[in-house]
Amino acid sequence: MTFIRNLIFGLLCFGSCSMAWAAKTPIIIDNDMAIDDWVAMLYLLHHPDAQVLGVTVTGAGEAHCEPGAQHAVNLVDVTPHKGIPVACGPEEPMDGFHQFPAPWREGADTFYGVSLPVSPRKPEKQSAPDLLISLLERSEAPVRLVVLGNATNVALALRKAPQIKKRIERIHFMGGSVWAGGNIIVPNFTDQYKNKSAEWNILIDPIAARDVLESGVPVTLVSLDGTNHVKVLPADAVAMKKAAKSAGAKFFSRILDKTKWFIDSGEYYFWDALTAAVALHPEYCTSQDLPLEVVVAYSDKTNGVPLPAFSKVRWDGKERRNFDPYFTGQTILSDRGAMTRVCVAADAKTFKQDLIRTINLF
Ligand SMILES: [Ca+2]
Repeated sequence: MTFIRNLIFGLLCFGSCSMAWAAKTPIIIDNDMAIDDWVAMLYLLHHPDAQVLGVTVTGAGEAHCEPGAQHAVNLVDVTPHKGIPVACGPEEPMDGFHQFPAPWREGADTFYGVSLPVSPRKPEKQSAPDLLISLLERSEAPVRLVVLGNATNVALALRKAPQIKKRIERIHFMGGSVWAGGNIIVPNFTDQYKNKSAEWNILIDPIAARDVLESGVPVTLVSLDGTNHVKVLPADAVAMKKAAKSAGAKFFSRILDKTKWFIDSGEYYFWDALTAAVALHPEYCTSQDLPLEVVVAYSDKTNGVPLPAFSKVRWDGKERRNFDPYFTGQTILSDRGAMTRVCVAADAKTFKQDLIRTINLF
């Protein structure tokens, strides 16, 4: 089938366009629809080398399912990939009671008050793990999976249909920290948290993250060690706004206006956008192959805040349990760890130039 299609396409195009078509890389985006996911999505949805097959949204990350998945549809439909399927997944992590602070979730749920044209299209009725499975099984070429939130959808898909592993060329996962320290203790939001080395995506669902790292699928972990090199600077916002021509880039310019406080705080990095770019340009990162283990421990102790009203029974019918607040979610070097390619430094200048250029391509 692939041979016949390539032959027909080659005859029609006499070389040049068939080369361009053949060069496209199948990609699925799994994300949690927060500010950095939006620009990361725009990068892949506008990139001339990417064939994005679909978008899955986790309901356990920053956005809730209902607004998050519709926003994903709206965003997709202002890009060259208009019409690709979008689905949302479970609104609770596989175990534990971790979730993002409520004000952050509200910002993600509302696009910070910035509007996009509302697409007449709706998200798929099927759950995100099922969409992941069907997209992977239908793809003729191995897929690069770009995971920009807690990896709950991916882990559930891998457990339900382990045969899809051979359909995944590599998982590019934004998460973790080896030497950079964590990012979950944020003044005025999570001062009382006790874990100084965990990163948010892995903290939210450490079971899912551990599943991904131990899946046997090649993994590139774009950790805080790498993303600390790509802080969003006021000058980056000025350059992005000045260059904005596409509908998506203009949308993100308005987001940058609404979130100036975030840039000014010095706490905003291109975490997800770098991960998206590295899926197509691994040369943007300096990487090391390291044996990494995701720490998972249980305890009766908490961070001192009320636990969310998650279901008492977790995804597999067993009792939901509380994670230890000091260590769970850390990514540590370990003899028992899974060999993982870790982005430990990044070429910020080249990446940022490419990001601004690409989100404006058609
Ligand atoms: Ca994200």
